[in-house]
This record gives sequence, structure tokens and C-alpha cells, in this order.
Amino acid sequence: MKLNRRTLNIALAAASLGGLLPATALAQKKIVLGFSQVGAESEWRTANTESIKASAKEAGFELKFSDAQQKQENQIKAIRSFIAQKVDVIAFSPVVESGWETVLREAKAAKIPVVLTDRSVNTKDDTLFVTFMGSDFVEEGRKAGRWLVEKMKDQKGDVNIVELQGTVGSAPAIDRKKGFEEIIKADPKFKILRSQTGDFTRAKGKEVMEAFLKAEGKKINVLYAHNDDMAIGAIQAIEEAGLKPAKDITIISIDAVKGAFEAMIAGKLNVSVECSPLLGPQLMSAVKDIKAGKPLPKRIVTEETIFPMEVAAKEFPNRKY
Ligand code: GZL
Repeated sequence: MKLNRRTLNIALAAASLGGLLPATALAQKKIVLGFSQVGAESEWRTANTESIKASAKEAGFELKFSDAQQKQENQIKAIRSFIAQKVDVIAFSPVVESGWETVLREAKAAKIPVVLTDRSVNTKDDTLFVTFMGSDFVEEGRKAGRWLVEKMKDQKGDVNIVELQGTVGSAPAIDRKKGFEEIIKADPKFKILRSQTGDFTRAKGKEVMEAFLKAEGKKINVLYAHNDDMAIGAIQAIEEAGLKPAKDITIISIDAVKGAFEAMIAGKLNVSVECSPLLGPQLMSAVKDIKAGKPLPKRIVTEETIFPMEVAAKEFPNRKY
């Protein structure tokens, strides 16, 4: 007869309470966490994966980790596999906001708690997850907008902007656009000439920036990139077009990964808004609380700041990702 995890737990607990087994036998049962990761599309994602793996090891959890290569169907498959394996907790960073309710209902029916990390999902039923921990992407977009408004406060003519959006349908892409536009719409001199997805990757960011330069050329005053990887790709395109990044074209980006600090120190990127990937410790703490039956807030917001190029050299040695 195949004992499933829950039956085994009950048997172990009964045996331990009955004095038949040392409590350590029960204490030794590892918490099993199933984690479905978006992919490996950016420096941010790599640092996020490292944080989760290191923190799970530190916590003594068994981590079942799946890389979805930025495909929603792979994440749904992974979540179903975690359900079939009867893991203790499921956590994931949803590659896009919609299309999750069916599989989340399956997890709920299997009585497996779900934690959303980094990105959230579109659902009216907030019983489908225990908590969502991650950055406030709208505020990150506002920070980018406020920095630009301040930098251009004495600029009399139009400020022509091109925008490299993140993955279509993803929470960071939707919200970073929303926050940025909320701030710049106050002054009609700010005009977004072109806006297109670079899918959060360097390669696509370069490719799309080449197209922007071909279409708009020297009219472009500002690039707003939803992440540093796309900004770094765009910087290559700007240089290949014979223009000076951060001088001929002001560049604003988000994440504040190592590559962004290197670009700012080289004088090629003007500012990066911090978006911390170091969610591992917070996630493991949440898993422990869930297993201990402790309540968790529905929303846990990551605290973060903004780094203009002027402070990059001083800050760089302190950076952890
Ligand atoms: C933001 C995260 C985004 C990063 C990108 O929390 O989801 O995805 O900004 C990453 O670098 O690809």
C-alpha cells in the first residue's frame, strides 16, 4: 500500500506522540517547496533564482525547482506536477497576469497553499493564494517618471521618449508603463514616440532600439526601458548608430543589477530604479509561517530605492545582486 505524504505525517505524529518514535523522526521530515520560475531571461531573474535556491538550502527545505523558459504553459505543467507530488507549498512568479485561475483552483482543491512571488496574477478570488510578495511596479514607474520630470524641468521644447516594454501581459510591464505615464502626463512636452516590447532581454532590447533609431533617429531624447537588460542592449544599438548613450539620449532603466551599475559608472546609463530580486529569505519565512499555521498579510511589498549615475561608483561595492 503506497503511503501518501499526509498519511505518513499522521502515522509519524501518532507514533511520536505514542512514544513509539523519537520526536526527531517527525522533526526530520523536510518541508517540500515546489517553485516555478519564469525563466533565465535577465540578470534580475538569475539573481532571483540564486536567492531562492540558497535560501531554501539554508532553511533545510527540499526545493523542487522548475524553469519555464518564459512560457506560461510550462509553469502550469510544473504546478500540476507539484500538486501530483503533494508538495507542502507551491510558490511561483507568474510570467503573465492572466490565465491562472484553473490551475490555482486545482492547488486549492488539493489543499496545497500557494505563494506568489515577484509578479502577481489577475484574479477576483484572493483565496487562491496565501500572499503576494514583491515590488510595487507602478511605484517603480512613478520613480522613473519623477526622475525624468526633475531632469527635464528646464527643457523648453518637446521631450521625445521611446519606451522598451517588458514581456507583454506581465505585471511589471503593465504597471511600470502605468506609473511612468501617470507622472509624465502632467506636462504635454513629454511625448512617447514609440513603445514596443523587448521581452526583458538584452538581445531584443538592442533589436527594438535599432528599429526605433531607424524610424526616429536624432528626434529621440529619452529611452525608458522597463529593465536594465533591455537598456544595456539598447546602449549597444545607440553606440553602433554613432550616438553617445546617456548624453545624446538620456536612458532610464529599472532593476539596478550589476550590469546597470557598470553602465552608469561608464557614463552610459543615467539612472536605474531598484527592483530587488532577493526574495528568497522572505519566501522561506513565509513557507515556515504557513506550515506553522501562522496568518500572513495578503500583500508583502519589497522596500527599494533609485540609483542615479552620480552615486553608482560609491554604491556598487555594497550591491548584493
Ligand atoms: C521584476 C521582474 C522583472 C525584472 C526583469 O520583479 O519580474 O522580470 O524587472 C525580469 O529584469 O526579467
